[in-house]
Amino acid sequence: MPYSTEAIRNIVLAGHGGCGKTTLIEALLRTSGMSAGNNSNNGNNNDSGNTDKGSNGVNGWNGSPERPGLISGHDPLERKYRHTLYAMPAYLDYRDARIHLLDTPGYPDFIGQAISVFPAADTAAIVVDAQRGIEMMTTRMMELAKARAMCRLLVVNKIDAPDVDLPARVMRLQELFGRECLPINLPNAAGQEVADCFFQRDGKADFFTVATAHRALMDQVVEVDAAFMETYLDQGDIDPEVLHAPFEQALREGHLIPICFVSAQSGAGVAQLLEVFARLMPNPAEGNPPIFYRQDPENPHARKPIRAEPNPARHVLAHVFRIVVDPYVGKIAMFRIHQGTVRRDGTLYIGDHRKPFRVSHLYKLQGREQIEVPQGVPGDICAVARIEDIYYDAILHDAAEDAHIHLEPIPLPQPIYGLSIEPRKRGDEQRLWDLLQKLCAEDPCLRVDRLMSTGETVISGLGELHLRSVLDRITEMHKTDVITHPPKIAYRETIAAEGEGHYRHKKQSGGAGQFGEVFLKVEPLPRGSGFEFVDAVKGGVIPRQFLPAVEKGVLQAMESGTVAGFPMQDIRVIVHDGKAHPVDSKEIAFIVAGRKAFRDAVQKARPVLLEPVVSIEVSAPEDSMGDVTADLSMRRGQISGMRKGHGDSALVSGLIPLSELNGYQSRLHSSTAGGGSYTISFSHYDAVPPAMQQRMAGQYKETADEA
Ligand SMILES: Nc1nc2c(ncn2[C@@H]2O[C@H](COP(=O)(O)OP(=O)(O)OP(=O)(O)O)[C@@H](O)[C@H]2O)c(=O)[nH]1
Ligand SMILES: [Mg+2]
Repeated sequence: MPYSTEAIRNIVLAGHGGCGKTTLIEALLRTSGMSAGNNSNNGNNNDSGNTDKGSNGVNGWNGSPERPGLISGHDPLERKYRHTLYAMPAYLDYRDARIHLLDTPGYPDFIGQAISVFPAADTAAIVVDAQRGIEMMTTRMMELAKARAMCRLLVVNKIDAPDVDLPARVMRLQELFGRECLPINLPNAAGQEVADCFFQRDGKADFFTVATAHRALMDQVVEVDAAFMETYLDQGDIDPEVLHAPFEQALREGHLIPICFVSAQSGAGVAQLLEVFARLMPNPAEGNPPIFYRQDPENPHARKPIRAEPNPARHVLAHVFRIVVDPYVGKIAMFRIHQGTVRRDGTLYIGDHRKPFRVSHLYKLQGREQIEVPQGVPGDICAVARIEDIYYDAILHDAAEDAHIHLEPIPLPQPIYGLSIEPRKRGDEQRLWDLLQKLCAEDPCLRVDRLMSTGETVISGLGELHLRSVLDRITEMHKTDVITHPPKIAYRETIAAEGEGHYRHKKQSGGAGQFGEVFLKVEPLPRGSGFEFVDAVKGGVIPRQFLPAVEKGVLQAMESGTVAGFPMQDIRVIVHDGKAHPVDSKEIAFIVAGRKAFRDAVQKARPVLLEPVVSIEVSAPEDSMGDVTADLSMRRGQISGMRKGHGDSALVSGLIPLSELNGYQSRLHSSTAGGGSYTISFSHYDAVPPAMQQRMAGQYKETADEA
């Protein structure tokens, strides 16, 4: 029996590094009867659920976190870092449900991998470490899931650990994320088991009581529906079995965020978590559907929102959420089907590519293992291999008229931490460049640029560990030796005022001439909005076919700004006048005119230098906090909060320019006698202080003059 959309649950597990996501997924797989070597038939749509699902439950738990599992322990770099580095899919069958789980990295440097797979899921299960409490990534992931209107679930893991104050954790979750965070089960028998509080009206628990937790849940759920509310008030009770619709509505509206308790290590609560996934979490036809839009190919500013319908009979719309470049298998693209049915031997288009490709093999993925399947229905997560043109965020579809459909963009963090890189062996340049392109295809937060000014190749990522893992991949796994230079800060440039620019390009030395004239205006845009090009030319004074050339010229000029040669951003360019010549006007003339008119305008628009500012959280022994905060202030840091951490440690958080963190690690190490640590993540770009801008502009002028 093929399974239907209604049977599917798509759940992304996110949370701070080390909270136990990977261990938990391995535990869920084992408890459901999936384990290494036991899943070769299960991916088949025509043969779902043929294992002794559920029978290998808590009592059958024999997991060892040190042994390679289905999805973990295979990647030598993940073993070395003791962190998940890449998002990884897994699936299991439980009751009648096909549950897809997405494991994500929790270490802030790898947050891009976590965020980028969110569009594949309907539910975000945010895992909280019972010992460590709410950490930076707990909050970020909760906010992200909320912003994408996903159904949310809080999973408190490690309830077996000594000295954990679980009631205090619940209070804190409610304080931070709202009173709608309510326990849906509770630890019992000193944390060795977990008692359901939704379907059960009464029972024993280690703290609170099942009865009060049950009541609180019922109260919250019926609130979203007047009819259920009335029944509930009349009868003083309601059968939880009939509450599926209001429960789903409460999740979808953010009116309920269930809290589950679990120990991935002992297995307590793992089966109960599967029950919650299978019986209570939304299927792909429920929840809030992701927003797609259709772009007008003629006008980049015109787009119309559309909804994908999880109907197997309609056109295919699938979103590529992850690319893996495997040295042996080649490129693997994982996608989530949002509409229609993808079939083996069918054909699919990639975005606006005109030529379709044939789906000669369709796979489900269990970690790295590929299992061939005949088809995928709406909500399914599948993969294709060796299709070179596929890229992250592409829409796969089966109707040529669906070429300009996109998914609402995902706010990926900007790669700000740069390193210039070259091969140790001369002649390896192209090989290294190709390899870097492959690594970038896998990781949407890794960037590689060839700097025109210096000829350097620069890789940029989200932090030191992110880049270190990339270098390790290059040297250890792809056996290419490289040399790197100190990190470069990814400064940017923008403008602080409006400015008018003009250029007339005219060349008439023998042969055919060149002519193009452009008048344009530049305006600052809000930070982070990038670039906008507006055609306000009246009466065809610049013929339409030359406007792309003007835009190309502007984009070339934006690659290196006028202050210190850094890329420019957050600028709107309005081309409003110009002139063409019937014979001498050609593309190249308008490229030059666009480039120079833009430079002219920028000079008059108060160009400013921007620097990346990061959120920082420093953890240090309480008695060294004075030193830590004074040092942060010296480094132009702005402290926004301080709170108690573990034991005698304290946490201070705030914002700081990335350029000030040079050598911070060793400074923190010595001022806290080794007890301090910190994490950073990109926050925004901000103007550098005027004196600093002047100094950097001066240095840039000197090197430019020397050259
Ligand atoms: N005591 C206890 N330890 C656990 C439990 N679950 C996981 N751990 C341990 O916590 C550590 C981190 O677990 P992981 O599963 O790697 O954590 P993660 O969330 O995947 O971490 P990242 O991949 O870095 O995001 C490991 O040493 C686990 O053995 C649990 O329920 N109880
Ligand atoms: Mg992990």
